[in-house]
Amino acid sequence: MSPLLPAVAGGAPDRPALRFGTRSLTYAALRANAAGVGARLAVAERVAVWATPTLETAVAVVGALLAGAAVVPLNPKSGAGELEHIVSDSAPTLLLAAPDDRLPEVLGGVPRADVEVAVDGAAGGAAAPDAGGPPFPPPEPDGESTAFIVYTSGTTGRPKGVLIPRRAVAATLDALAEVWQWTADDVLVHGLPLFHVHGLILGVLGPLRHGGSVRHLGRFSTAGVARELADGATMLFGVPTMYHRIAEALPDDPELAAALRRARLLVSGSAALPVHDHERITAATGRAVVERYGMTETLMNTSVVPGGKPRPGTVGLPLPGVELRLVDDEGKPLQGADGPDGTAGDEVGEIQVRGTNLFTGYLNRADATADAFTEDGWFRTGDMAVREPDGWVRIVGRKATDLIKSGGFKIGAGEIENALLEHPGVREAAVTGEPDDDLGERVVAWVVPEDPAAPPSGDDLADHVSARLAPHKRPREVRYLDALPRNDMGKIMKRALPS
Ligand code: MCA
Ligand code: AMP
Repeated sequence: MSPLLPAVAGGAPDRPALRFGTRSLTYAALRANAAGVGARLAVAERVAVWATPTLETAVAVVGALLAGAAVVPLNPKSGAGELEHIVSDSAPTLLLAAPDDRLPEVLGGVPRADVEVAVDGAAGGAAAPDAGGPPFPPPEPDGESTAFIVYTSGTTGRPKGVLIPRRAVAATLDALAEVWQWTADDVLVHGLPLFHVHGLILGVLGPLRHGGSVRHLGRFSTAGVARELADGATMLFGVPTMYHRIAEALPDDPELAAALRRARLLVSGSAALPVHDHERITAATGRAVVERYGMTETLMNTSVVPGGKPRPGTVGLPLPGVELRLVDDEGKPLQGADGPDGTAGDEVGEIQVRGTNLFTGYLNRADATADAFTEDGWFRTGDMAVREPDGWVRIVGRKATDLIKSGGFKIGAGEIENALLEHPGVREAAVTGEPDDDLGERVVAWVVPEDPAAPPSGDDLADHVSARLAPHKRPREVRYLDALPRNDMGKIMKRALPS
């Protein structure tokens, strides 16, 4: 395979590559710092990265990838149980973190290496390469070798490690470059977390693969977006919650409107962008938001083609190199729905995809991997869609009611139910997702208290869940019941919960 990050391995040295707040690196400085990290690692080694939204994280990831290692990004807000599961499942040999990061005790068994970034262009301190060491970077590894192991929630059980090969990263970024005309002249701004595909692979590696630059906001704010777009950034990536907050702010913020008007591309993904938010942004700025649809397992599948007539509610056409079809309940392809000009009318089917963008399997979960694919290699996404007469895909729902998308994060109802059941005041618990203007869906907990006279408060239960799982999984609302509706087999009937 050709190099994953050609511009870093040897591109224009003085061009800006990364900026986090006021700290930035040119390509030459990024390469030197990344070499400092990479020189410590062996090809195919597995390294965890404490993925804060910082320059250190970006340098750690780039250094590891150049060295041919596989990266396991860790959400710094994960609970101890989640981290324990990830490190015991993925068995990293090293944990890369910034020197002043305080790591939880549960990670104590993984050797730590500090990533010291020298922003003036000198190589990193603690991890500086040996002058007499082997040439860096080593030859590009095989495209099938793992670049990332990203953990993702399912309907049941512990989160699964998605093995993302190098060729999938290259394929998805090149497909997006083609459809979005994404070039070295683009400057991307975003405030996405760096432990998921969206913020890390699209939002950091995307600009670096194409020789452009990224400015990370540290944390998302409409003011940060306005500032960077007014100051030369050309593209914005965000989840629908961020665009909702932009739509809310626009009426009182002419500077934000002017900045968005200047942008070359506004891209939304990770969940459906509500038509109302899309329309409000277009009305205030004259700009259409480009939606793209992807998944941790598949990276990017479809995108709206920029520049055409906006079609809110759709996620566009399959990307170059991606085959997409809709299938019925028996797995039979819907008539005429498997090509770019497929016409399925109003018939709803599950989206299945095939292509070089796909993952290779779930780590240590051959059973789940086998279930995820058909015999002829199509991946079952679990997303339900229709295709418009010209082949555009419109997502209408999800097969599993036990998967919640909140703020663009995927959350399994089961993991929250298990956490709630560990609370001494909870006898029974069920978790559902409900529509939410800001978050898309919010986590709602249905609880049968041990003592109906003194039920645990909503805040108490939110804190309890936040202490065990990442805070975005906490219930935003708790409803109390005397009993949960169950069928004859004793299974909770979530659809029968009072709304
Ligand atoms: C509040 N907080 C608490 C509690 N209550 N902490 C502990 N216990 C509590 N009880 C804290 C939170 O930790 C957080 O801290 C702050 O209060 C606000 O939290 P919250 O309301 O949850 O978040 P928010 O600020 O409203 O975040 C909205 C957001 C976020 C910024 C849009 O949801 C987000 O970053 N979403 C991005 C998701 C994403 O990247 N998904 C990609 C995966 P603090 O203020 O310190 O943070 S999907 C993907 O990759 C696929 C491939 C795709 O298609 O893209
Ligand atoms: P994750 O597993 O966290 O990567 O989330 C992937 C899921 O997010 C997909 O299976 C979809 O359900 C959802 N998703 C991502 N992008 C979009 C989009 N543009 N519109 C609707 N749903 C989306």
